[in-house]
Amino acid sequence: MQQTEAYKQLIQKTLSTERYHHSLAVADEAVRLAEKYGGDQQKAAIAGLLHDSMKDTSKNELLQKIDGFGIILDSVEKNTHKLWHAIAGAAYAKQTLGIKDGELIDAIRYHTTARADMGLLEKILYLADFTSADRTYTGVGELREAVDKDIDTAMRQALNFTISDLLAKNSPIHPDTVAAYNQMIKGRNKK
Ligand code: DGI
Ligand code: FE
Ligand code: FE
Repeated sequence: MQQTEAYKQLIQKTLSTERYHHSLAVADEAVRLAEKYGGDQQKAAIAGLLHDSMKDTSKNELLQKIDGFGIILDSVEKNTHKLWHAIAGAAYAKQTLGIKDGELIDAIRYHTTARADMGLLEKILYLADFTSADRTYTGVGELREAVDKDIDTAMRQALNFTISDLLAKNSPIHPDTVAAYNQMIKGRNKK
């Protein structure tokens, strides 16, 4: 728990007040989901606290950090700056904070796009980001109901929501997001 306190203080220094409170709310929701679905609550808390650690970093600085971490962006990533905070945030957690737990790093890395074959902690963080107490978007109630019933049904709904939203805005959709969605649909057809 000492570790979570230290991470709390760290993000309080680097994030806006609003983003800091979002991160606390995501951590709380991730812990709740970990408890419900048998995940590691300590890792869920840390994932929630650190997932947006780079969200208030400027575009230029993010690109510099990504380059400094030795990461090469693919063509969709290059053109989609909303994805950069997850990429840089995961590298920061691993390389700067020295977090060695691969599940924790992956949860941060894929919290925006999702991907195929997500582990429990990845799903928990992805959904906690959608259903945390600070979220007020239309449809959040439906997703909160889904997340309390079945984690994979909730993943399918969240991905459906994300892709619909991106299509409506003519935004690029990362292949990882499409892969996550396709896998969830396949899962449903099998049942
Ligand atoms: O950082 P948060 O705002 O808490 O949440 P997030 O990391 O899930 O970011 C949400 C934004 O990212 C939202 O505007 C949708 C966008 N996004 C998620 N997946 C993709 C994406 N944008 C593009 N262009 N492509 C994606 O695959
Ligand atoms: Fe984020
Ligand atoms: Fe977030």
